[in-house]
Amino acid sequence: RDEIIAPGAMILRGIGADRDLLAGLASVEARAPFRRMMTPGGRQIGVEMTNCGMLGWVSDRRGYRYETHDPESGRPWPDMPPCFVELAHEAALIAGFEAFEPDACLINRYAPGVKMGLHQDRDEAGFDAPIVSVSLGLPATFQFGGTDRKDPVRRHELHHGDVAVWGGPSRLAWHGILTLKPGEHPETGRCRINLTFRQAGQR
Ligand code: MD5
Ligand code: FE
Repeated sequence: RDEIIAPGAMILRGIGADRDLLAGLASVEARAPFRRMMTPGGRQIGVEMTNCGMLGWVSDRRGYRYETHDPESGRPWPDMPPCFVELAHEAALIAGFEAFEPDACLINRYAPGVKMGLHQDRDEAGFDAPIVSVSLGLPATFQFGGTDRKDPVRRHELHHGDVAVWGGPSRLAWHGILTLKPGEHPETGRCRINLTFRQAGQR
């Protein structure tokens, strides 16, 4: 049931289930709680976010960027739990990307009614490495287009434990998450969690 959705982009079904990722998340959350960030335009982002690893993605009135420290606490972002790093490596390898060494893990939490509009991930220092994304909890519909804003978009369902890897010609593809539907998942409750691993800093 694994799918190649575009050149360089794959969905690996279920490989992130049953791995203690939620225990890892609990330890991250204890040091760096989920929060809603502000866009440079002054609106609150609907998705709640936190980070672990050397670098964390932040947004505020000054823009989007990666920071070594959590602006809420002034402390470094928590380390990536070992089970996070293992899964990111494994998924990248299966998709054909060797030596994936993520320095950033953005953690997104979606409540019902929350979406993430179509965008490209381009705040990283380089685009050679792939991105690995793990879906946990409630299912969501993911939209995936091309590298041009106007390219047609296809939809894919992402379920608990699904891992997407996209790099190479798909690294700058437009993508987003449709409004989350209400529901309850035995592992996460009434939300969807997404772990997004990136090589964000200078190599
Ligand atoms: C998420 N996060 O689920 C989304 C989607 C982000 C972000 O986009 O920048 O934090 S990860 C999206 C994804 C899933 C499967 C395949 C691809 C992207 N892709 O091939 O582009 O919170
Ligand atoms: Fe993205």
